[in-house]
Amino acid sequence: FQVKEISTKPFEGQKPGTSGLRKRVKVFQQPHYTENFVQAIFDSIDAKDKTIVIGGDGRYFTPETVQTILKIGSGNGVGKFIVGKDAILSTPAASNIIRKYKAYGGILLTASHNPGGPDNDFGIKYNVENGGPAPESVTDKIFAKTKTIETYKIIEAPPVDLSKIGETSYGPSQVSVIDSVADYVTLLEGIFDFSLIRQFLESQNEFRVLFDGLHGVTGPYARAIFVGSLGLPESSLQNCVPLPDFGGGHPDPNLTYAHSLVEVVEKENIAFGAASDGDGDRNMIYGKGAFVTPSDSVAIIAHWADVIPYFKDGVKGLARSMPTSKAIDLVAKKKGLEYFEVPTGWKFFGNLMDAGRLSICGEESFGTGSDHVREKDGVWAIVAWLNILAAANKKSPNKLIGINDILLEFYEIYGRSFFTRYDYEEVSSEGANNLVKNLNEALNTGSLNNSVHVSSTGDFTIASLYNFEYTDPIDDSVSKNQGQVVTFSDGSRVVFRLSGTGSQGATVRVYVERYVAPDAGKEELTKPAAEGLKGLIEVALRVSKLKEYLGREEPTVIT
Ligand code: VG1
Ligand code: CO
Repeated sequence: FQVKEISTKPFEGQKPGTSGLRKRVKVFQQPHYTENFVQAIFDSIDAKDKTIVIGGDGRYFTPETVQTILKIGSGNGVGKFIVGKDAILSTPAASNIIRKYKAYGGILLTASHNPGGPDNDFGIKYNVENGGPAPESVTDKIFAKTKTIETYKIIEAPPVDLSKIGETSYGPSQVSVIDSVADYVTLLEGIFDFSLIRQFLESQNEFRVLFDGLHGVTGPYARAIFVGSLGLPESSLQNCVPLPDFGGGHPDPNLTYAHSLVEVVEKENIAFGAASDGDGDRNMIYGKGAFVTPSDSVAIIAHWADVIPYFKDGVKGLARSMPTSKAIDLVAKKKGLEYFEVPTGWKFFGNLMDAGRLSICGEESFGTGSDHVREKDGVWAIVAWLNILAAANKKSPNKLIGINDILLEFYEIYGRSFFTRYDYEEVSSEGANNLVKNLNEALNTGSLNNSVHVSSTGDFTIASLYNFEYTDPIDDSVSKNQGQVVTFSDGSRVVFRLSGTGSQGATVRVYVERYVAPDAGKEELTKPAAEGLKGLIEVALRVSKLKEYLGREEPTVIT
């Protein structure tokens, strides 16, 4: 087979962000753009004669891109490709395939929760041998290669039919098209107590379950697990047909974008609702009148870990991303476990897991997971909650325990970390940079330290400001400038961070957290987060002069 070298010129801005390269589809469709980035990946790794997994969330422009990767990968000497049928693999399922079949790495075609379709987003992400997103050392190399690229290598071969499971030879390489779902179902069946969950669901007619796939990739996974393994009726699923444009929606499981779930849960009094994002790594747990913040969710899963068979030999350690609330830290302290605070992005958890020091972790951005794979895992988190509820109900045969009972019990033991995030999407980069600059000035001069700020719910005193920096305890790599943190004398905290996943302009995220001790009483502990955080939000917006810098009165999304 002849390998052809095609001449090309570098494109600007092919820098992988928090989770791969994400741009408008139209950008990826420019001649040579996708080819350049794929070649830059192969230039940064040594995939000769090795196995590479390819999968994704099935969004628009996926079929074309898979063929591009096959051509270039083969041109670069890849031995074997494992591809999900129809190029479909959810992000956690792809992580599992890389690990299970001992592949060298994987290329995931997804822009996660960003809308899809010809006028929306596409993305390419490289995952390494442990199944997790490439660390910065690798993504930096890829970016450097994109800036000097002169040629890419391809083989010429007819497109591979990805709709048929089986092995074929392809130029000098092999292509194996696999079932997208089966290995993942086997994985989860080995983790959770499916028979306990099944018994609980069968015995309780009042406890209805609804899963909303938001037309992302998780539909077929959810059907196999909720209907297939757990015996729920087909009516427990909605929007479970994956669509290349997610039905025109925004496949992000939060109260704003997953309104299709929220509406039905409220109207039909559904005890347990859940949704996942475009690529299946995020989750939202939402029952009638009961919303679980992701920060609480991961802490509660850690608190209840011993009812999940996978953790029967104990939990190694816990972790969260920096802006995530400190609820999980409290669980770690109480259980005497090691715990970590890492920068935003799942790639930072991988080293700790590989070193056997981390079992359960999460991010406030609806990401929850464990060391069963090296990605966050939406369906895993949802089944974890069902496992916990089934176990809690077994202990309490006379009263149906629901989501709110689990939350209250947790708050009464640990206290509650009220948490919210305000997103200001697609603001001007200049405004965002000035906001950061202003905070850095206050940080450097100490001008805000010990200042008292009046709010409608009382005074807040700023204790300190710092710029979060992380040194990886395993490989000592340093990640700087991961967000500015304002701490208050009562332990409250506000974090400002620029998003690394947007495809247009800048997005500013403001994370607000206030802790209330268990003895505050039920009324205080169960307040809506917006009330518990009202005064602190006022102070956060005022001291940062956010409205002035961004020219926005209100955030685009509140989670
Ligand atoms: C966001 C979230 C972050 C998450 C990342 C990828 O990043 O804040 O917690 O890991 O998305 O999630 P950023 O840089 O925009 O804040 V996903 O579901 O897009 O793979
Ligand atoms: Co995602």
